[in-house]
Amino acid sequence: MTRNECAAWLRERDHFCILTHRRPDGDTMGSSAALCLGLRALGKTAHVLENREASPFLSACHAGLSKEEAAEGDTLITVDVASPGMLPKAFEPLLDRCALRIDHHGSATSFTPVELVDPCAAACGDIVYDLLLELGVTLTKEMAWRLYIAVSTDTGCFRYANTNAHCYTVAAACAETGAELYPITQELFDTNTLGKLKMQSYIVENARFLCGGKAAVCAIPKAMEETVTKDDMEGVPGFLRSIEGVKISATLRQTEEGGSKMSVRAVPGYDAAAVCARFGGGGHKGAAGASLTLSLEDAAEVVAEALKEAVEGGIGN
Ligand SMILES: [Mn+2]
Repeated sequence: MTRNECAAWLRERDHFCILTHRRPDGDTMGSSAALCLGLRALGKTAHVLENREASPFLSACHAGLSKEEAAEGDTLITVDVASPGMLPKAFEPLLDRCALRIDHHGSATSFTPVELVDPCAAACGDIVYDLLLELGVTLTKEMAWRLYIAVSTDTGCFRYANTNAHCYTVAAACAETGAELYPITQELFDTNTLGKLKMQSYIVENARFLCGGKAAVCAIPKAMEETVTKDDMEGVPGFLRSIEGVKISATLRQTEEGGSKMSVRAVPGYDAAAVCARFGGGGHKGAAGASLTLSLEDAAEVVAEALKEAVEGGIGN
């Protein structure tokens, strides 16, 4: 669907319940909340479905908007969910009832009858902003700070390669409302916990550099991860990529089931999604992930090989 068709689709319906993805980030939380507020501004009944995995800071996006269960006749919308596997476990029973998917992931598995997907959008926040315009909704402060969280999160505070003119337009519109944006920037991009710095120090000491430093792999054992909080792990995959000279990086962690999961980050010219696709995963060119059934040590070996191939001109660039 185009944004225009999607706006018409929303106008024709009511009783919306909006679903976010597992391990929720600022984009899924902020854009779902802004959409919910926009629909309410049109006189519709709208809620977001409570996502218990959200951090306290991001949970604030959903304050006053969430409900614990979807009702029988609700129109279910997913935001920032690229595939059924990205839904939180608690939402899985609702999969067949999802009616509309709003998303910006390049590689995705469709699971709804209709969808508004724009891989050129840096964040779902950009798409929701356009939808609100189409719907004739006036942006309020309450919508604005949530949209700003969405767009700033997925652009790394307007630093990543996906940042485009539209992102700045959204940010400017958010600022125009008078919403306080600096506290968001400070919390999300200018604050380090000691746990996060400790994790970065572990990565500096233990990363393996390949192809003359263009690729890097770091496996983080569970024992190390257990010394920090879940929030301390935010942004950790991006940290390895940010080391000078690194074009593509993979950060591996152990799963509860004894397997591993990897987060790949890449600069333009390298394709994180292509590397992850080899392991059944996906995502964006700049950021992607996959799960492996291998132990951490074995996974680190195979992934290192895949990165080498990607850099040396195989797939992935
Ligand atoms: Mn997103």
